[in-house]
Amino acid sequence: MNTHKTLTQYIVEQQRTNPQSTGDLSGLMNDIASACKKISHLVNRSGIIGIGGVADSENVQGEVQKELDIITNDVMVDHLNWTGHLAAMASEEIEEIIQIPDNQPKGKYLIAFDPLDGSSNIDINLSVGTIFSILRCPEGVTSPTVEDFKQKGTEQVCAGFCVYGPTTMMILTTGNGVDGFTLDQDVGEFILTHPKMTIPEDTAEFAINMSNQRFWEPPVQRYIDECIKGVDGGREKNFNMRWVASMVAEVYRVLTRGGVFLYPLDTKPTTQGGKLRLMYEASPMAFIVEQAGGVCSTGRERVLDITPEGVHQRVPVILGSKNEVERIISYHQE
Ligand code: AHM
Ligand code: MG
Repeated sequence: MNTHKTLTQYIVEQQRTNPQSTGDLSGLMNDIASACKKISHLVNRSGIIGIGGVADSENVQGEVQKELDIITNDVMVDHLNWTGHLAAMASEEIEEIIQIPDNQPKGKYLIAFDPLDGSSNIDINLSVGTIFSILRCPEGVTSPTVEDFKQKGTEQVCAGFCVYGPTTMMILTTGNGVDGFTLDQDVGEFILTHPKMTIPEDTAEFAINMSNQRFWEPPVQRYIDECIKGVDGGREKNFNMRWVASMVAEVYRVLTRGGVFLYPLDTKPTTQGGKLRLMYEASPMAFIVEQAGGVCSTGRERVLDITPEGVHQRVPVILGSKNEVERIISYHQE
């Protein structure tokens, strides 16, 4: 019989490797895991309990919210705002920084999260997920503001995402490699099933929303054109394409079998400057991808080196297998 390690055991073992640890980060990671289990359950039952529809509202970026966007945001807040590990939160669904209630203890960490990434896929029963990034709250700050969140991705203490697909999986890094856990729905525990995930350096698979082609810049036009032409266009191999429209599913695929994922800079009015949000999409995914041996860039700079201008800032994202992402970066430099 397989006796796998649980996430709880993994977190405690990691904590023991650092004698200075107070257990706060461990506690916070457990809180996030609890929230993700609840979200997994809700996503799974959304059709039955009637929460799979469109809400009568828009989020800060003017995008139509799904009922589950709002519900999962509340699940995250309700699981994280009382345990004493956080000083404040930022969410894709809420414009302002979410403060910890006055009657609850405050902790030393900040979190930025997208409670339900890929939510346009809910009603068609494709994978969606939760993405999070944990930062330290600056010393002495008791009521964090946007300024306190504006830290480079290199400052992240932990990043992860949960993907609610055929199985629910949690992918985590604390800067010491990337590990993947599968939710055992019967027992309610995440089990370490994918230790030390690594991204192959080479790939013959790309992911991009081709409907935006006319809005891309020349370097991306050139790269995708070459992939499509394959051996008939000068490349040494032919390429395959995927587009799930759920970043969590795309990054999970890249972590599993390699690949390159692009949401590049484009001139489309709604996504000018890139579509994906730096602090709770690009930056945590960049931390994970780099820890797994991949590369994550805007095409012009390393995503982890960007100093945020705001909590909801958008950036172009090109991530995945090292040799392909470096090729795309080189096209931007020419
Ligand atoms: P969301 O956070 O509102 O779900 O938007 C982010 C998602 C990503 O998961 C995905 O890569 C992208 O948007 C898909 O965009 P498009 O619909 O333009 O293909
Ligand atoms: Mg998202």
